Amino acid sequence: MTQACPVLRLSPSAVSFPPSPPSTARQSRKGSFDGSTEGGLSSSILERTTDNHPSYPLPPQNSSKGVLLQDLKTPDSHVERDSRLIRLTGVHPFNVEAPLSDLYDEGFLTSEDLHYVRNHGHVPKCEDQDIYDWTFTVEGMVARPFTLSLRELIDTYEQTTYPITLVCAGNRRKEQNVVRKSKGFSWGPAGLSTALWTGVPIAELIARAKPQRGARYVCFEGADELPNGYYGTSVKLNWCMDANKGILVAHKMNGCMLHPDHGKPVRIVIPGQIGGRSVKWLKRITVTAEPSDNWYHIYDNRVLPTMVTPEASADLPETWKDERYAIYDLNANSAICYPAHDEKVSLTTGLDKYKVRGYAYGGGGRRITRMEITIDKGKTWRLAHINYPEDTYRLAPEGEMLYGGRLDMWWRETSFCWCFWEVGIGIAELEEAADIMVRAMDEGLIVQPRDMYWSVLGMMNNPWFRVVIHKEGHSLRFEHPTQPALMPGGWMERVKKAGGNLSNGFWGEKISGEDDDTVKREPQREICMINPKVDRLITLDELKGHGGENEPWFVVNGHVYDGTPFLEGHPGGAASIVGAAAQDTTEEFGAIHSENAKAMMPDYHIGRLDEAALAALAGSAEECDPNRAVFLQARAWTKAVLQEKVKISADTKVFRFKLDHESQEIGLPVGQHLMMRLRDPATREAIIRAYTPMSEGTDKGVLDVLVKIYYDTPERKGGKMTQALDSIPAGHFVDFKGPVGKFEYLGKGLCAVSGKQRRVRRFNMICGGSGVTPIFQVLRALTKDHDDPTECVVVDGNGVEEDILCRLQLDAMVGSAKHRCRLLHTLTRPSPAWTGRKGRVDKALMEAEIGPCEKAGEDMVLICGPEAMEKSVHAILSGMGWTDEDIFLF
Ligand SMILES: Nc1nc2c(c(=O)[nH]1)N[C@H]1C(S)=C(S)[C@@H](COP(=O)(O)O)O[C@H]1N2
Ligand SMILES: [Mo]
Repeated sequence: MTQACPVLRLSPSAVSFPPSPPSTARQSRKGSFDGSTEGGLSSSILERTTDNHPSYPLPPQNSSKGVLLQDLKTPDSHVERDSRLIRLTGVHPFNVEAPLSDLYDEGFLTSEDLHYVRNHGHVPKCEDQDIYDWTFTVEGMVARPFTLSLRELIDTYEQTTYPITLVCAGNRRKEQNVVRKSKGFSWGPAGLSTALWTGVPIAELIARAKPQRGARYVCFEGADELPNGYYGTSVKLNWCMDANKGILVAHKMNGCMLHPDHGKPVRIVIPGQIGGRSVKWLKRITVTAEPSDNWYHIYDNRVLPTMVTPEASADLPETWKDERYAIYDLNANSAICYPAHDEKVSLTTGLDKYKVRGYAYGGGGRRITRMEITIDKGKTWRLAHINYPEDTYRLAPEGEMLYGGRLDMWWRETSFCWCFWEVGIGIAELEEAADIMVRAMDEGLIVQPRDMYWSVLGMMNNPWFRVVIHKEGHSLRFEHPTQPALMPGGWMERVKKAGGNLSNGFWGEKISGEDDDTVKREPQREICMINPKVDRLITLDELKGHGGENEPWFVVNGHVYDGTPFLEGHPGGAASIVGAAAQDTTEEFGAIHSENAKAMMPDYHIGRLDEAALAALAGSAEECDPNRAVFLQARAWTKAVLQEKVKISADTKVFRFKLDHESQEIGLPVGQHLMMRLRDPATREAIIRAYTPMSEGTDKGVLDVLVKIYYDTPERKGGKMTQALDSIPAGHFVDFKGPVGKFEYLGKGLCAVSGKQRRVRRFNMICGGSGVTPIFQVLRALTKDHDDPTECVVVDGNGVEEDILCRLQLDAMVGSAKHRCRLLHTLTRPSPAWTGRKGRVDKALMEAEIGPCEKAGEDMVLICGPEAMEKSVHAILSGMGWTDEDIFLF
């Protein structure tokens, strides 16, 4: 029966084994391919037997885990995790890999603690006592659909156990991202893990349901509801029915019930294919005639042709749907684990060889049949010894049970797991060499390519793995291609920064004997934001000293900029620069700014951060105290959970967010805005926009934001932000930051524009559509205070009557201050019943309602609406004598 994972588990099988084997060699049977290794290394492969049983590896122990502080405020606050895991997508969702050395050191099997995790969203909750009652269905094109509980799955079917290496299709993607940013986050080379999986072959369940003629695919769906629906994908029906493929409906990993991150209580596990097909938290198995139409099946886990750019990919639905580009089998791949990144080897120890070691895997059950290594850039190669721990399980005696499942391996010809290779290389040779590169070949004689095949999702990256050797005094220092996530380091970034073209077929190095000019330069795709003449190194302390309104400095891509000269000119107001002071704002900057804005950056560039400062910033995702009195923070993103969406017109909704606690104040001055940040669930790209909420800035506990959703239509693409926001289910959070904006209404006619105070006798406010929101804020402040003498007229232009947003509230506000406020609606497409004004906000209307500027500096016009409207209104006003001093465009 399934059991929870005890922290110090005793070996459940009769086989005794060292509990935490320090190296793979010790726990593995001799490999079947004995490559000609140098230095007699094959002698380190021991054959161990106990009680006449051939030994096979058992999993390393788990440590005791708890819920980590960072997870507390996320929807995953029920999940216990190991703090060694490297988070690749910020705090949430949880996408992690272990440090490469730790992963390798654990040996053939990876513990639950260090197993990589790829979660597209939150982890569905299933309490321990409920796991047996969890059900999933087998349905679709079958004669006998049925629903199965986990209890029935365990009680009525024979269980099997065997080792499987899961690999995310994004493994090694950071290398692609350094060459050119793909639409995916940066996995290092540890996006893979191996475990003993226990469950029922899926063929048995599908056979019971009796597929009908025409059925060709099997779709899987999980319980995790994501912005684009539940996670789901499909594989071929044929594969499911083929015992050789080994597809399991699994409920135990390494002998324990599934950890929440790995699909508790039940999931699909597909050996030899990318991890993305192994659906976790399984709810539905559907037999179909066509591949899955799930969003994640179409827009994830594909290798599109290399010329499809991130920009172009947004408009190519047919390309995405082309099943030929979907990934199923893994490709041959390998990495060097030792020497590790930054490892130093002394030249004076007297040792004459260094044992270069690493992992390799093939796909589709194909064995890695050779592993080659070069230290002269591929001119000559030597063979490494390969060690296949997986084969030891094939030798288990007939009937051997492991974790309640039959150890079902002896007859299999397939290779479902990673293998390990090693080769001794003379230290003197390494001293002479510039780099070490490795490549694997599989039994289909497919060999890893020298050159990268870049593609828009950055998947299946498998060029030769290259470690650079640096000679430093009396030692050698080794440098891997990259470090995972945003961690700096690796030769790829270094070479690129130095102007090398990583795609020149020579790892970005100058090709000897060739003229510089003959080397094809990488086309300049990114705007240069640095001043090449600036070479100042800036420390963390110096940066921290510029964290206030005085001389705010900020960091983009590791470079430091002084925002002081631009405080007044910045379109977002000084607050947006001050808010970023002393912080790394790389992501936000990229998300918000145009190419023009980027081109201005060299003028403000003053230096770059030193290594220590870079490292410090990389690790400091600022945490906010959830007990704080004010929700919005100018300098840090804070989270609020979406509570509900209330539809108020055909395309407009109020999104209600719950703040950290009931007495927490929003903290937004009248007339200012807040920033909302969402992430594209598949690409993890940040989308950031400014909104003015409906709530008053002094409201507590909840925050209402009115958003007009720009849906995609056949003619044009809709809004990225608004559609993404609309697709977020209740219970998910959104990031906020603020306030931002140049205008603030202080009350009783006093306002501040870019920090300069002025008194206003009358506000002329012109808005259209959802542009009403900042106007709404000012109007509310000015009508609510009965002692406020300020006059105002609001002109609200819309298409049809139903488009008028917040009409009742606007009427009520103006109604309470009739003697000094007026509200006019005008419609361009009125129904016959409309008795109000008709037509656009044009010259006639403005001359009648606003009139020429009588006393410059006394009255003000505030405008907020669609860009075309803002422009035309601005032009008309200029013609009427209004100067920009008295016009404010939100
Ligand atoms: N329901 C569900 N299943 C899922 C995913 C997910 O986000 N939701 N991620 C997939 C991807 S892309 C991978 S690589 C594997 C990762 O499995 P692991 O987290 O157990 O290592 O799960 C797959 N199954
Ligand atoms: Mo994945």
